[in-house]
Amino acid sequence: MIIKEVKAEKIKTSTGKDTIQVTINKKYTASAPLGTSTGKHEVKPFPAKGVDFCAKYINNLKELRGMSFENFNDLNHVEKYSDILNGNSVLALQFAILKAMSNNEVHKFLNPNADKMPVPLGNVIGGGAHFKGNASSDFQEFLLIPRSDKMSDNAFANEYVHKQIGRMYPNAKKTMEGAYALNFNNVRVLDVLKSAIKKTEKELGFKIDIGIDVAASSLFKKSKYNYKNYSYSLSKTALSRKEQVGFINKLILDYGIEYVEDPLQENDFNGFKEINASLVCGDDLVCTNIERLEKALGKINCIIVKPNQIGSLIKTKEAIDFAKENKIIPVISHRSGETMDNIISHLAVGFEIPYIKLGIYGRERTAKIKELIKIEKKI
Ligand code: 2PG
Ligand code: MG
Repeated sequence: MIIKEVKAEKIKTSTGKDTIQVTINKKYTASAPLGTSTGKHEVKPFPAKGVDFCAKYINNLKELRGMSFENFNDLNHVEKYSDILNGNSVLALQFAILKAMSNNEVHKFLNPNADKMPVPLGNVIGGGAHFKGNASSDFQEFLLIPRSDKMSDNAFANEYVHKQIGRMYPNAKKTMEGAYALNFNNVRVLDVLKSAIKKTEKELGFKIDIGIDVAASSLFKKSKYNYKNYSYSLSKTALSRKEQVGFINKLILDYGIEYVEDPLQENDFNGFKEINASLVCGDDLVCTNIERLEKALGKINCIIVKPNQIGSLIKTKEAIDFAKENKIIPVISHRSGETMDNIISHLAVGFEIPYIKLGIYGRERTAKIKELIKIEKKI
């Protein structure tokens, strides 16, 4: 594939922030998302000069025109621009090049034999930093992990529970990711979720597990985990590290929670080791960074993969491979500020990633789910 034309432009994410979109050879368009509860160890998405500067820079970059790309590792050729453009522009460029190399069949291009679909972790109730104002749960995300063998059934189950919650609380507002914000303590949310899941399991005939993204760094101030809606004992609002570990482990036991993401703040590697869930996942802890992942070995067994945390598709792939070699389960994930780009659905299948974390509601989320269902029909 030879680049003949590149067009970069500024677009808005679902959270109304500026990001970049790149189109190669008039036909292959890609963009990079933005987080809200971002980890301290993520690369910066844009330089101080902003998105307009990056778009102009790419549009004036003569050396790109005529460049040839044949395989995944050729994406290396554009990594040098990250010194000037930072993470998101390089990533949008790499996404667009990958789409162009594969004629929009990214999953097949990455792995012609890929035949497994990821399980969609569906964000159904949420709050924390993903909801403006105080009327929400403290935990950022309550996730559904549906256990049918079919991706389309799992997507249906997620939607089914989401609709049920919507009917139960018709006045509930939604978080940035389209989950319902309920002004309940975490224990009450889990009670609500449990009953909705029970009903759905009965009707659909397969199991649905529960996951949570505590996003604990956003609760962590002055060496304590601060809750507005702490549960079990309502008088308590600030937990020590030890109390936080105890609280999370009690929830895991009481509610059979299978998956726990960021239960402790982003530098407490050892704390993660004390969490008893089957899947203990590092998001802000690792930031898709292979050096941090190395430090986390033996402390977690699952990582979130977000390409724009590291600002390079090559490094993202390295982190996924390293995780797999070390029996750490990768979960590829959207960001709270999403675009209509659906490439992560292709990356999940092509890189054989067992889980994909997505919202259930909103056009930017359903674009990715629809793409997964389309891929499932083909393979
Ligand atoms: C997270 C993500 C996505 P953000 O914390 O896992 O759900 O949120 O994109 O705001 O970092
Ligand atoms: Mg997270």
